[in-house]
Amino acid sequence: MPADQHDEISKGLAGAPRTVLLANPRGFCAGVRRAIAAVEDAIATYGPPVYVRRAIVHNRQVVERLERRGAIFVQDISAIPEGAVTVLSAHGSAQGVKDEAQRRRLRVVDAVCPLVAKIHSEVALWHRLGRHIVLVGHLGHPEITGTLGQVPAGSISVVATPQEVEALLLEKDTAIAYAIQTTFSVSDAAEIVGAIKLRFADCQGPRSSDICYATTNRQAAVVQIASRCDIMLIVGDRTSSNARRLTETARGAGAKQSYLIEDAADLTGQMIDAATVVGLSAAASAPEEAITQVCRWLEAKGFSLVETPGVEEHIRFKPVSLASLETDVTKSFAGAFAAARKQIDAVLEDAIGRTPGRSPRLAEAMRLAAMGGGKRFRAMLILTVTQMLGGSREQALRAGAAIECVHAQSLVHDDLPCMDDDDFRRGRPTLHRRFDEATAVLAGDALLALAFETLADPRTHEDGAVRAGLVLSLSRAIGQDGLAGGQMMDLYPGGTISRKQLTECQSRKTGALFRFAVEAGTALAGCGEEERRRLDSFAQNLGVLFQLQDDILDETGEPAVAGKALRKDAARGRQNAMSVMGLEGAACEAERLLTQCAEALAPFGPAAAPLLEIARFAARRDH
Ligand code: GRG
Repeated sequence: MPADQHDEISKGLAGAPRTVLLANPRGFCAGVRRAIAAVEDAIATYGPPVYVRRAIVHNRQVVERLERRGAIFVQDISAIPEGAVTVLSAHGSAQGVKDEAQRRRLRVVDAVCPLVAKIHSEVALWHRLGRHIVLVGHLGHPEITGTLGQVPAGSISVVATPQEVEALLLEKDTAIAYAIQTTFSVSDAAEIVGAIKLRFADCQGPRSSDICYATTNRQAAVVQIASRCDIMLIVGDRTSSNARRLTETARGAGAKQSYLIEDAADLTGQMIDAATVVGLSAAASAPEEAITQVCRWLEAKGFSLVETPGVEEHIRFKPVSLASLETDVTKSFAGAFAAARKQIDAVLEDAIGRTPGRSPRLAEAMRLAAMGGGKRFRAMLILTVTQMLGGSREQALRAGAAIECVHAQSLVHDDLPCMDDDDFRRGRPTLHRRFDEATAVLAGDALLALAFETLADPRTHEDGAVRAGLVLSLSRAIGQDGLAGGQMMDLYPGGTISRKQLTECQSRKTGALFRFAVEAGTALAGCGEEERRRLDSFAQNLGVLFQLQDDILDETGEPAVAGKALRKDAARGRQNAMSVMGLEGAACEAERLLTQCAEALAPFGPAAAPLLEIARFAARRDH
């Protein structure tokens, strides 16, 4: 751009240099940061979806960003499935809301701003001391609704102007206490409190102002620059009380014009054409990206940015504790896995046996392949589904042992030099390394046969039709449409594979056994068609999710933790989720699949919590 043209643009109509005065402090406060982090932490720890009652803070962009990560925002507790992880908003919630959440057995964390929580306790104390409370605030704002809900109805009167104080139907000798909305205008509140004190002789108030430090500092910073500005821009959401107060404060303090904008998209040339000095501030709930966007837009119009001095904020709140989200399920999860491992090993020891006359070498190889290692994930699935549907644990343990035999066989064969050629598995030498290839192949064969023998044994289920059904399902799960077919797709992809082909391969190679596990649970315990369909959808998503996480771990995991060599696929030029969708794409897909698992389980309510925990484990596992 020619220098003279640039000079034209960078000056206002009057020809003076154009400046943006940046108010300090501006943007996010400690309470907003803490509330957003609570939702993010809950999603990271427990997986999506995490339900949030009402906007966590009043900002559309913040809400949409959290939605993309897996938060679901609802207006009412009744819209949240029983047992779901739920975050209550920073504005604070009425006691009735928390009671309802408890009735619905939601796993709740309260992201209420500690400064709002302080008002809740003050109000409860004033009420206990027999004082009527006059609450300075805007009726209908969620903070006021939450504060009203801390004490019985009728204990608080809400006022927003001195005239409303005058109009209160209370005797002048009533014992009064007042409280103020944290985001109220500092100057308006001073006037209203003056009117309260004038009208009621017996009046008590908070020891320190209820208006929060962030509101106070942001309003003061706007007052400091407003009279020098042709226009004042406040970045914030229209639903945000503190944003609206900043806009009014700017006008009241002498800014010729004052606009509330969400981001740069709300700006027009007309707004700033005549302006030489623009003031810029942002609400406590406005994200930094929106403020930066506005700065870039103004810079492009020839404005230069000037930071103005202001109060430095050092307030940090302790993060919201997620401890209340821990359920008995979470706590006992590791214990349940350990117990299952022990019991499955006992069934396998019995099934493999030590019968004289049989090859001790073969039995030893079978034991090494199938026992004393592995997470027992597939067996746990059978046990958990059977338990949820009220079936027998003894029978589920037998079906669990059968599936672990098949799984062990597939690992033994997968590790052979003709397939993946691995030396380590479950932290020890692979079977063909420990023995030889022939023994490994035969141990695999014998384990496969043992799986069917175990399923067909009357001890697995009293009804022969159920046993035959199990045998049929397992046959299908490991054949051309299952493990063997999936492994072929993996070994012989026939060119660059699409995302669809990848999913098809994953659901055969890995998912088919997961579907069998869940189906076995439903067959042993018995269940309705709709339940069976939902659980199958859960299993399909879980299987692909499990394999996806395996691919992610192959790229990012620790060999010592995984107990096997990693980063082999890339080294051998083998296609997997990494080559098809990249690490970030795979991580996003894993989150999506976890959400699908949760959705499939939602109608089962809290009874499905252990299954959901299993899915979360699949998505977060490091081995
Ligand atoms: C069963 C007839 C038949 C053929 C098998 C070799 C083969 C054909 C298929 C390979 C299937 C395979 C190894 C898929 C990978 C599945 C996977 C992610 C294994 C890791 O499972 P984990 O993490 O292992 O549950 P642990 O050691 O914990 O049991």
